[in-house]
Amino acid sequence: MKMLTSVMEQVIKRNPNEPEFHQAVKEVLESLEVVAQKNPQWVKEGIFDRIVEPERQIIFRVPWVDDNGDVQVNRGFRVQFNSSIGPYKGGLRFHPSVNVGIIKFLGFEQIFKNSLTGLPLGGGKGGSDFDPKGKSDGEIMRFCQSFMSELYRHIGESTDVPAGDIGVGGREIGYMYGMYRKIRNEFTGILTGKGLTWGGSLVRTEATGYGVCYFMDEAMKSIKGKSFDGATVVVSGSGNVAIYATEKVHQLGGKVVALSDSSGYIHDAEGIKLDTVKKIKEIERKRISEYVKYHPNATYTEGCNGIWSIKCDVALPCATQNELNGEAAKMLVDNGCYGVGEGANMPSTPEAVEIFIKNGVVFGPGKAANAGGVATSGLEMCQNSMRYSWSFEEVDAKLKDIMVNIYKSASEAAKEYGQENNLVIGANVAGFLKVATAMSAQGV
Ligand code: NDP
Ligand code: 2IT
Repeated sequence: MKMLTSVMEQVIKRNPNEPEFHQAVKEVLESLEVVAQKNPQWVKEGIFDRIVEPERQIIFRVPWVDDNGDVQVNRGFRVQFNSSIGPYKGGLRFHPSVNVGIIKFLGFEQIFKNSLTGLPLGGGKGGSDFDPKGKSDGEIMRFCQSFMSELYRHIGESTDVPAGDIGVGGREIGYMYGMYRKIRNEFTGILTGKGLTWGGSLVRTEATGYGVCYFMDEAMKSIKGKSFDGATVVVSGSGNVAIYATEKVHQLGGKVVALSDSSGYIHDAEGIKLDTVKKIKEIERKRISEYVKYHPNATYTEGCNGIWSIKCDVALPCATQNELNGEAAKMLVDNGCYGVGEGANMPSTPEAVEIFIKNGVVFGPGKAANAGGVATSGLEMCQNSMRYSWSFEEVDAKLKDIMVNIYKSASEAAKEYGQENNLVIGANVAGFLKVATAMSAQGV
């Protein structure tokens, strides 16, 4: 008899209309059924019932004044999910689609991801339904200041340390950090992804994208004897994660031929010229369609889904949740794709994941493959505590080591539970064991 069915039923009942949260929990609980059978004491101690319920959820008003002098009101969130192995840690997402269910799915995933890094980091996530697109720097600043004027009372270097996610990069972290420093009159590492002259870590900007490639390189070598060298790669998105995944694929000898944003995708069969992409996205903050103005041999197609019809050896979805469905997965498999690494959080639908696993595709689930970002945030916290900073090479070497170790932990856990090379089950189990042991030791 299944031991975790009632846990899932309770999650659905308690959190109606939160499909992404249900999706994330369902996948984890399915992986953990074998763990529950093996460790009935954890069922008795309510570990499974407790781990799906956030320790704390904060929802707040974020009023700000736009450039016309009109008052705008957004909603802010911080879900502090689990602090049994360290302070809450996880990004802030600013996107109009943000609601409590999205933040809960992300916070829940973060628990296992952070555990997998091997660093002492709990799980949390936050953000707002604020849309940064088309806003002036002044509007972004006023929004960030208002957001922090409430968030500051809930965070701290040993309590909760937010970072970036969709719509939150170096600029937003700067404005939020400045506001925190004013209110609290202290200079502490309460956010990660800070600028290099004020407590930031080298490699944090590159970390998620680089980490996905380190993870997939190790996984593809171990499982299939393949690597990025000579591989044709499709990357979705064109934000922080996509850009630095592309950079690392190129350094490892592969060729990225496509990138996208929420409007459409570009295809450059000769290989994406990353300098152009960085200019368009990081400096000018424009749309990816601009790329074809610089490189007329490339094509731009409206709509996102078609990107998965481009023939490739490896696919790296690096945009957003559920961007790759069963149909897209089938196209990838039919075209001979042998590796999929999730740079984004939960970008593949459950149907897509099933197709990849059934067809023996090396599949790196987000909570393992994209853990390099938060791992390097953990290294930033470490440097802040020491009031010291490491060189680029030092941080990069640590990041690589962490990603290889995450692959090994997930792979070993999968094997131990009779699911060799199923990194979905491996990552869920390995991430869970550490947190469950800590929760059990610390009592109810
Ligand atoms: P950015 O804001 O830098 O970039 C996001 C990219 O994804 C943009 O190209 C954006 O296009 C696209 N995108 C966003 N929403 C949608 C959507 N609804 N449909 C289609 N495309 C969309 O964010 P990041 O690169 O930081 O984050 C990308 C993913 O990686 C997210 O899932 C995030 O949770 C995950 N992640 C990020 C980490 C980090 O360190 N930053 C760490 C681990 C995971 P457009 O400009 O049109 O909106
Ligand atoms: O999803 C993620 O892991 C992130 N957005 C990064 C979190 C962090 O604290 O660096």
